[in-house]
Amino acid sequence: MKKHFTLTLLLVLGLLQGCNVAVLDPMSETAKEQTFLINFSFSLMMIVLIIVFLLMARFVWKYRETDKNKHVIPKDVKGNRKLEIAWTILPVLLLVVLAIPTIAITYDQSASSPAATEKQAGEIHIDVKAQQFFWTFTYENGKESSKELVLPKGKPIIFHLKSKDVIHSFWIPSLGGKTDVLPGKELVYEIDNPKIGTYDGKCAEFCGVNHTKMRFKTKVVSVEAYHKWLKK
Ligand SMILES: [Cu+2]
Repeated sequence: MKKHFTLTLLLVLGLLQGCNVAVLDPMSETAKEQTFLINFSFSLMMIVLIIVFLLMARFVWKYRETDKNKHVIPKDVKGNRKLEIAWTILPVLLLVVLAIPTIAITYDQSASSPAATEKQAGEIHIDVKAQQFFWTFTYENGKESSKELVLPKGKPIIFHLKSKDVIHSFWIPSLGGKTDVLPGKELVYEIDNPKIGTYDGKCAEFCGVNHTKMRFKTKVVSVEAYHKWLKK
């Protein structure tokens, strides 16, 4: 028994290695909103789970077999209207509560939202081109980089994502969720208000044998340092 437990624990830990904890430590406004959604839906789920498990434990104990009730046959009950109504309405209410922030944030962050498509002052626009097996980042003054992506802190960064060949996926876990990069169609993705730091970025869609080589470093620096770097 003990051996099985240790083996299972090792297996679970091994599987968890693939998880990216950076997602739960958001370093931009965009990532913060996304983490809020994860935490919010997880909390709602846990509330339901805990109530169900407590009730189950209570019923298992309450209706257990004792010497007294050993030969009693329970009364056959044909439904309970109040209960039926309650457990139909409650899940609907929970879904509504879950849907409101989810829809609001998803639409606000979506590639087709007006915030993402209309150019506004103060925004930084960067072209991101994916191809097997590297990225090309093109900045507003025409400068290009590949292994590192440099961003100014505190600004809305608008990425214009394009692929030269197959489907890739642009992902900087600390700064925001993944977005597909498609051949033949430009997608727009915004990362708002990143904090200073260096973050891992990668391709999150298996795109061929050297897929794992599509890693890059994202450096978020001060606005002055960013302009200095651009001129270099
Ligand atoms: Cu790729």
